[in-house]
Parts: sequence; structure tokens; C-alpha cells
Amino acid sequence: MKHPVVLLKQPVALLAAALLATGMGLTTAAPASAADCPSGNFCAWTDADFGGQRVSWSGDDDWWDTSIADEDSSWANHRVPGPGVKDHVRVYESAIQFPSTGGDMTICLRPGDEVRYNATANDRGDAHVGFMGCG
Ligand SMILES: [Ca+2]
Ligand SMILES: [Ca+2]
Repeated sequence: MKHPVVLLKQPVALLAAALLATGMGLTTAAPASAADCPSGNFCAWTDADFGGQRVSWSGDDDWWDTSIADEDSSWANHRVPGPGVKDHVRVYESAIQFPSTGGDMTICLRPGDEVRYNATANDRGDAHVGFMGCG
């Protein structure tokens, strides 16, 4: 009874080791991030999965261009984090032009966040502003 169990255990252990090695290899080979957005920038795309037209900003924008306004379907925050840096990005449903303060926040991205799609925020953005946090 003991012998067959030992024979079964060994291939399973080898398979697990092989899968682990494969997984580690894939992790090493994969790019650091999926979304093509310049370092220091916040980017939005007109399609999900970082597709369609991309718009990138190095700073805030209180009134998005018509090419991306109400067309945003995926987002990436590649702002460089640091103490005292407004590295979180909040997207608003309306342009921030007096008397509008932007209305509802549709989505907030922490530094490094890459969002392939979000039903609540989809095709609603008109402005974005950097903050110290998402709260
Ligand atoms: Ca869209
Ligand atoms: Ca809107």
C-alpha cells in the first residue's frame, strides 16, 4: 500500500515545481505594466483594455478635450508617487468650470493603478485632478 502512494506523490511534486518555475519565468519576462502610458502621466483611453485613442496628461485638466470627454473607458495612473505629491487622480463627470465643481467623481486611481474597464465611470469623464488620496 505504501509504495504506490510514494510513486504518485513524486510526479505531483515535480509538476508543482515545474508550474512554479514556469510561473516565475513568465512573471520575470512580462512587462512592468500593461498600459502604455508615459511615466509621470495620467492616461485615459476611448476603449476598454487600453484601446482606441489614448490621451495623456502630465498634470491636471479641468476641461477635457472633446476627443476623450465622455469617451473614457480605461485609465492608467503613472504619476510618480512620493511624500506630499498629489499622486492620486480623481476623474469627474463634468468639466470644472465655474459654477460647476465637476459633479460626481466617477473613478479614482492610486499611483500605479491601471483600470481596464469600469462600468460606473465608463464614458463619463470630463476632468481630472490630482489629490493626496482617494478618500
Ligand atoms: Ca468609450
Ligand atoms: Ca460627463
